[in-house]
Amino acid sequence: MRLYLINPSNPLVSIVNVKESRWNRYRVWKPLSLMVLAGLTPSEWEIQIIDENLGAPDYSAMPRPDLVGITAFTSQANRAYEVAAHFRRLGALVVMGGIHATMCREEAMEHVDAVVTGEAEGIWPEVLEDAQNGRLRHRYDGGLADIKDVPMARHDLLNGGYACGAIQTTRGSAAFVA
Ligand code: B12
Repeated sequence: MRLYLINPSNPLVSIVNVKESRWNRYRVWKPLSLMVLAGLTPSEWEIQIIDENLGAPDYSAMPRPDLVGITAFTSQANRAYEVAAHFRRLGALVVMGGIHATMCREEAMEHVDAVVTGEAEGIWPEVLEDAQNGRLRHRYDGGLADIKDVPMARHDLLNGGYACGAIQTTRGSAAFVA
């Protein structure tokens, strides 16, 4: 089973525009959410993390995945929907999560096969199993994760090109309004 985890290009921070603004070199952050998702993914999945902020690949030249997981801040949402549309046309299932999908769930649900709100730790293995067994639901909620359930982020799946590293030291929310 082939899984693409995609960080859509952010119009403000692409490293492709580094010649226009050298600060972009320091604005592109590792896609920690996708590295965590990869850490939660069983080994039977062949995972590729694609960070479009380092340059968007030619998806049509790549093998068709079985499942695509897309993350997005709000600034990335429009591109996320474009990417989702491309892979859905190919017949791949598309799941979207992250802050934008969590805050604008109904909107995101119009563009993808499944939306995951909240944090992925408690729900991602179930999403994968449902996708594998042809029973993916339109909506999942991961709620809040305990830091002890957060796996090691898969730094090994990234290519170089980042100026900064990324680590997690804590999780939580002082005020969470559902
Ligand atoms: C660390 C952080 C930063 C860092 C690193 C940013 C980065 N690009 O990685 C810094 C300080 C650089 C930063 C800057 C900015 N940030 Co900031 N940042 C955060 C913070 C505190 C944590 C994000 C994080 O890495 N969490 C750890 C990872 C593992 O968790 P996660 O990304 O949420 O992913 C989990 C779930 O969302 C879910 N998930 C995510 N994606 C997917 C995908 C799928 C398929 C599934 C199933 C699940 C899933 O599962 C993951 C694991 O549980 C959040 C607030 C918060 N508490 O969440 C704000 C936050 C993300 N930032 C925000 C903003 C606005 C910005 C800036 C635009 C601010 C500015 N005006 O400059 C910039 C953007 C810079 C950039 N180049 O991206 C907003 C985004 C709001 C929005 N609607 O888009 C947030 C939510 C803060 C807020 N409440 O306003 N930020």
